[in-house]
Order: sequence, then C-alpha cells, then structure tokens
Amino acid sequence: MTTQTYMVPAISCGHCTATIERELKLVAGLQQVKAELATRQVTVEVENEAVLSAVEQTLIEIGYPAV
Ligand SMILES: [Cu+2]
Repeated sequence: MTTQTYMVPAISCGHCTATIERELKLVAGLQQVKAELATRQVTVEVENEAVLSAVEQTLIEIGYPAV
C-alpha cells in the first residue's frame, strides 16, 4: 500500500474536489482518495505504485493535472 499527495492548483471550489474524488474512485487499485479545497491537495492511497500513473493520467484527463 502506497500513499501519495499531489498538488492540484486547478482546484477552486467544492465541485472540483467532488469531481476529483468521484473520478479517481473509478481507478482500479485505488483504495482511498481525499481532495482538499483549502490546500489544493489530493491524497490517494493505492494498492501499489503502478496505480499512481493511472491516477496521474486520470487527473490530466479530467482537467486537474498534478504539478
Ligand atoms: Cu470547482
């Protein structure tokens, strides 16, 4: 199990965090996700590191790329 925190500057309101959480929950191997408006951070817990690339790709696809 791996935990990773991303900075996602495009987060600007509660809809953003809800969208990110909803979409990342669809990624196979993702166990937990928390998107925070105040810090513009997305923290994920995944089964293994390989899942992180799918998480990063999904963030790009939905318009919230990690920096
Ligand atoms: Cu928003």
